[in-house]
Amino acid sequence: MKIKKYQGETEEQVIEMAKEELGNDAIVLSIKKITPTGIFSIIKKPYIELTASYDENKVKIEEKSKNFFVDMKTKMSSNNLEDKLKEKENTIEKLEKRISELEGYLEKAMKSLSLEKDSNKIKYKNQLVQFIYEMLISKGVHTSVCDDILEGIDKEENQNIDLIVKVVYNKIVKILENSACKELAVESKNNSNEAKCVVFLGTTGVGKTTTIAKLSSDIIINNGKKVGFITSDTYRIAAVDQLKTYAEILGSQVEVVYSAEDVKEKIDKLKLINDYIFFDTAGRSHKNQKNMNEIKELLKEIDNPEVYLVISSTNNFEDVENIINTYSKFSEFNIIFTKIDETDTVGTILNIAYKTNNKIAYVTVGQNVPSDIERFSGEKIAKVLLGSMYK
Ligand SMILES: Nc1nc2c(ncn2[C@@H]2O[C@H](COP(=O)(O)OP(=O)(O)O)[C@@H](O)[C@H]2O)c(=O)[nH]1
Ligand SMILES: [Mg+2]
Repeated sequence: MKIKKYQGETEEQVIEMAKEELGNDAIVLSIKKITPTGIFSIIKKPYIELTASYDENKVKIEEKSKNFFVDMKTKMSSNNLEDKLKEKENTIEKLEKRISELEGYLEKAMKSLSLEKDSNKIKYKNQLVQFIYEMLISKGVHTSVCDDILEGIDKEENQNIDLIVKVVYNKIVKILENSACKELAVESKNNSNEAKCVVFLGTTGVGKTTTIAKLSSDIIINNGKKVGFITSDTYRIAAVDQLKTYAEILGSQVEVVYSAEDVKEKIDKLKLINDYIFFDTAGRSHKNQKNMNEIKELLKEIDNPEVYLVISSTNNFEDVENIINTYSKFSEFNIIFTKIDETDTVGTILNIAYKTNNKIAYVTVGQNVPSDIERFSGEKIAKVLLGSMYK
């Protein structure tokens, strides 16, 4: 404990002084009125003296905490805090400005990019021609084919919609009709009264067997002819049964060949009792050389065959072009495009008509046997290319 003295004019004053400095825990030991004596009595008036004892440690802590609060108070109330707040506000303002600047740059960049893209897309001055161009592209027509069709009609003053559409339509029909092939000959037998052998080739699952069923139904039911079937599709489970089911309904005979050596014998079995022999084959990848050789060997065994390459119109143009090029190496053929009902890009058919010499014989338009097959019509495809439904 320590002792401290306070002097003042009144009792209240000294008590207050002691309380303020030493806190409430200090103990007042005495309060006395002091009257100076001697020389001090001239210069000093009587005064009150308070003697107090206090705990040194407590007083220090109180002072420290007092100081702490004083510090806080000064900090809180001082300009310091306001300055800092202002500083922060300024920083946020600056950041916001910067962000909006960047947004502006970004917007400009996006605009110029999309302008660039749009100007790349815009090929024709005449808006209608440009519209037709974009429609043909969306239907899978190759740009070079589009260019040829739309060449010369891109005159800005030529705004007659009917006229432009008519010109484009006629151009498309002309290309397609040049590639249309005549229907399967109804008078089929050759001089020696033997059946015509019609072979169906193509990649897997394109609809060869279904197409054979559709075509043979038409020939048998509508033309009163007789059709016998041969299949070399011994690879796919149930492929033979699939053909046998159709043959049974149509009252036709089915023969199965397991290798090229069987072919002649099976044809001999059917050629004198039928008008046609429809030859179904296994779906083969055009990329597999061994498979292609097998087909080649098979074809060699057939006299004067009429060959159809069955292609799904759902394939893209590049694939179709590759398939045609591969099969062209060992046979002539007409094309049957299947699954028109499943594609939005009949442009592939126009591309093929434009770029190859092969003829297109039929299109198939659904799974129903025998109804969903039609003779190839350039007009119908042209209408689809110009935005209507296939009908
Ligand atoms: N949507 C649609 N499906 C077809 C068409 N032609 C065939 N298919 C279907 O394609 C699938 C394969 O046919 P399939 O004749 O067995 O093909 P293959 O392996 O070439 O003999 C079957 O489900 C058929 O019903 C068509 O024109 N349109
Ligand atoms: Mg099949």
